[in-house]
Amino acid sequence: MTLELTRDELAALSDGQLAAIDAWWRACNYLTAGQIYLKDNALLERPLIVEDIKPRLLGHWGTSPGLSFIYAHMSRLINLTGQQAIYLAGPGHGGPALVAASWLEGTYSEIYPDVGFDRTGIVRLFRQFSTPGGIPSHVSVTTPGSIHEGGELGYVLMHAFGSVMDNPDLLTVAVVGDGEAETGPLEGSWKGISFLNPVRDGAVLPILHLNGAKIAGPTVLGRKPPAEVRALFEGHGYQVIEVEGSDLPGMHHRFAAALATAYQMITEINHSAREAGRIDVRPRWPMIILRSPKGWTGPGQVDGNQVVGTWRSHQVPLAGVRENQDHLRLLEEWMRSYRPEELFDAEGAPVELVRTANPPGPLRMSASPHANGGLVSRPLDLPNFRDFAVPVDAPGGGRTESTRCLGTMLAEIYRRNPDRFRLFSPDETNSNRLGAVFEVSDRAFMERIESGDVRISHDGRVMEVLSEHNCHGWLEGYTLTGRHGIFATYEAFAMVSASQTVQHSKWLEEAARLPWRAPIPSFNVLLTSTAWRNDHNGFSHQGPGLIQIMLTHRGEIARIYFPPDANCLLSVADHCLRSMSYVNLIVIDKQPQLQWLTMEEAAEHCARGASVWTWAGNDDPGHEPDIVLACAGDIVTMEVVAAAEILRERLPQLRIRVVNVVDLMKLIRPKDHPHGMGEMQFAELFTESVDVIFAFHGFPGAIHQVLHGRPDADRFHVRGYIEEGTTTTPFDMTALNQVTRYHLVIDAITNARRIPAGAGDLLAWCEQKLAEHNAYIVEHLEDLPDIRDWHLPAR
Ligand SMILES: Cc1ncc(C[n+]2csc(CCOP(=O)(O)OP(=O)(O)O)c2C)c(N)n1
Repeated sequence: MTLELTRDELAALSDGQLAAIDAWWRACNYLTAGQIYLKDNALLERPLIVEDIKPRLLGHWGTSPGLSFIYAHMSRLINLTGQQAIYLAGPGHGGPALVAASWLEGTYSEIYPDVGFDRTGIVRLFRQFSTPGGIPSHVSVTTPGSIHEGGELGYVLMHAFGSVMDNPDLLTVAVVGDGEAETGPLEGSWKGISFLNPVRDGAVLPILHLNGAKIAGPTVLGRKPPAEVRALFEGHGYQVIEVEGSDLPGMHHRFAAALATAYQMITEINHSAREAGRIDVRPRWPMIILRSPKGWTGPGQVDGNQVVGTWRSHQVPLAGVRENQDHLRLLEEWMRSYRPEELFDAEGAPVELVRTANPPGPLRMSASPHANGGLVSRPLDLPNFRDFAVPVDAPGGGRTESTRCLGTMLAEIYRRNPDRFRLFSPDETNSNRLGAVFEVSDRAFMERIESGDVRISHDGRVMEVLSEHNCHGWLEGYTLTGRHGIFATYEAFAMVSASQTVQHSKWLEEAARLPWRAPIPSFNVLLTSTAWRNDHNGFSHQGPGLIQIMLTHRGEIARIYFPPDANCLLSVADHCLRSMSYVNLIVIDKQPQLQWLTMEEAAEHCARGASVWTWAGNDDPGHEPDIVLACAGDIVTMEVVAAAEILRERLPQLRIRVVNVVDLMKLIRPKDHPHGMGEMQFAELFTESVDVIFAFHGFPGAIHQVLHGRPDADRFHVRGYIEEGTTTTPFDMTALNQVTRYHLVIDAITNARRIPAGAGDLLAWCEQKLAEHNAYIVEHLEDLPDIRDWHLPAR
């Protein structure tokens, strides 16, 4: 960052600057109102008539003038300092303000040439807003300069913090709505500064937009005594700068001064930290509280009710303009109050005075490459995943903690990519066996560090905060601005931030349809400490729901992997870390588990996504088996292999085939998902008519969903997690959910094409084994030794 001007010079708004800022802001407000209301007569070249008004009035006015006021002042700061900045609008429902800003900056027309810098362009700008075939009402993917839609409120600060991690030249301005500030995620996200190191990270400037109202009532912070509000943010560690009022030009002068003060603090923090190459105490970063009226500059009173400064201005302050001549007149007065004839030339382009307020080229916040992260992204320098292979002499012979092997690979990725890779975890890096990363980097922490602390330092880059929301949001901000990472979490608690996964998936889905949005690094989620091995934590820690949620997303972006062992995990992780613009779920437990495939076999298996494990079955190649045993997920894979082993031993005449699925999307028809396997490959694995017993990691319904439309899909009998669990033994988790080897053997026998002699005895034996298990664990408090220590006998 540069600070060639002093704070006082930055603060002093010259007459020329004031005129430009004010004209730009008026133009932005005019275009905002125009987007909400007009479909014609965009420059008010004649009196407004009902036919000029859109049939459906959609959009949010209330937050918009505040958003554009801040934007205008940020542009001036950029013009004076050359600072690279992006703008995140927490109240993203102020979409028309940000669309208008990017149009005024020229970026909109550069990206969408049909919305040009002229009268026709303005009409299109107005007509397209919140209308069919047009653009959404929020600061969404289509909005140039946006990395934050702000549709689901609560995530703006975490996106902002993620955007500046390992991005030292960037200043991210994050406008926080005072209603948004009531959400749990937002409240937790002020803590971002406890993890931001100015030596290598950029800066976030939070601006709390305290306009006092939400959709239909007051905000908590709006009604608190200002001293309490101030104390709250000082308690979070910020230096609070307050600006209040609605007087003009007074507010321009005061806000320019506030921004100058904040900027000076930021540059001083950065300068001293970077000069010294280290920092010993967490800086007190600035934040601004802006108290300005909701719906500022909009209609004051409507039908005898106060609108400006109240919740009534939240959406469309004059709702009856098509039916009510008085409303139509008020709308015209309101829009003419911005004096459009001074702001747009005869062709409809913004006049020179307005345009001088814009920063040049990529310094325009709407044109910042940081907000189109794929443009600045560099691929990861990845090691050869084969170098981390677990030796496997024979399938199912020995146990390894698979995620520990991944940890070793992640450590090497940290080593090779000190400026563009981070692991994000809610306090679980060690618990999830990924602790090898600490050989390369400590945990990031900017608060006081004590002598007994382990692997924690100001310059650490492993991100641990006990907030799935923050982990998720930081990684989103990090990848949206071009860097790479992985979010590792307990499977059940991925549901805490599931809504963020949904929102980010939506973002990626829409981005995939916009050629100007460069692909960004994928959002990788490692789901571990899974439902099947939370025997020590119990029912609250069991929940494979995120899998179900990802299945609802478009094939362009949704990927779900179930590596059954360490070598498969390494191969899958390598693939995911190379990929762009997907949401990749990788599901595998962290406890010691049997290993099945050599690295070469694993790489081939993962490349196929699903294959027959010939060594586990006994069917003849080229002939249909009597039954297929299929599996997706590590623990259920073990149960399937064990079931197949029982059948081979005790019912050798029964021809069984074992199929393992790593890439769940392979099961979907190719017309429904790009990974879907063709009919021939599907039949090669599952035949066209033989019954399949499918043991699945997640809810059984997921498999029925992905198999929709496959030949004779009714023949798939799925067992999976059925919401049973408690604090019990590992094997009992599978027993409670009826997916043990014994259940699978029973299913195989009852559904096989042929029922060989001896099947009845085997059924009885299975029932007896289950009863034995039930009795044994209650008596001995652990699993039967032959279950606990089971491995596949060498052949
Ligand atoms: C998580 C979430 N809950 C509810 C809503 C519905 N909603 C949209 S705007 C809004 C009020 C926002 O108030 P504030 O953050 O103060 O923004 P502003 O006043 O600037 O419009 C609400 C509740 C939402 N978008 N997201």
